[in-house]
Amino acid sequence: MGQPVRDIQLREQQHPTIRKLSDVIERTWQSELALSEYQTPEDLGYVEGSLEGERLTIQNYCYQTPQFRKLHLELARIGKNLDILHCVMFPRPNFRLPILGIDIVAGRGQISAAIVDLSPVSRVDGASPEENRTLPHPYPERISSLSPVTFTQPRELPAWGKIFSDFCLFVRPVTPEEEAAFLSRVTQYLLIHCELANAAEPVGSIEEESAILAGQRHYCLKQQQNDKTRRVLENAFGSEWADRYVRTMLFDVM
Ligand code: BLA
Repeated sequence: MGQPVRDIQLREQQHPTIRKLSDVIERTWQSELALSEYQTPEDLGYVEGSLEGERLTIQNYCYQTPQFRKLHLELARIGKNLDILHCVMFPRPNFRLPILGIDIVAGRGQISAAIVDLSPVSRVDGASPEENRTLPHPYPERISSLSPVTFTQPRELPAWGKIFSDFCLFVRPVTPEEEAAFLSRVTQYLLIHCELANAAEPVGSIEEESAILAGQRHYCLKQQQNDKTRRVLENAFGSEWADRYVRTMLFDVM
């Protein structure tokens, strides 16, 4: 899985926590999962645009596995000041698995938003996606048993953020220690998720698969409402392109 030289340069220029986390994600996927190629839409693997005169560079890495229809890691850089890491692991709809999502936004060397969650997509009894969803056993037990962490600047979720679980961590890390603590938490979530995904049995009924699909669709539609992501993309590439990118690359609905 060779990578073009230009994106190695992008990675090297990014905020150190983003660089470290992207290494952790790649390494964990390589060592814990059976990766195969994923066909990224031709023109969306590496993208360059210009945002208010500043260059916006986006590099996408995608894979699939027996349990995941799409593993997506995206690194983006706007000018010299804004670095973004975006990562989502979309399970196949015949597995009762949550969606792992990560987003880090760093401006001028300071991280303003760092979020990680294992988000539940449906209830086992097939209740509608609008109703409260809960993480399947043994996710809550495994996450609860991790050593507790505290951050001095927790952040409040926006209205569309009801999709996230009780275990969602959304903070502004303000010291190198807090950045390291966030990194360590994400690593723990990733490892738990890979382990439980590898042990998962496919669901037995079309009804349950439909409920999971509806839950994933609900998650994606809510994520598509994040105006902050959309605005950055619109400024650089125009609203039509931004809309297509959000709906086909970031949060595509099957
Ligand atoms: C916030 N996302 C943001 C912000 C920006 C982006 C600029 C505002 C930063 C801040 O409030 O400090 C931008 N994020 C991007 C862009 C991409 C991106 C351009 O991924 C990709 C090209 N977002 C996700 C995922 C989650 C997520 C997977 O992509 C969660 C699992 C969450 N991002 C998320 C949340 C906010 C955010 C909750 C805060 C939104 C708000 O406060 O309104």
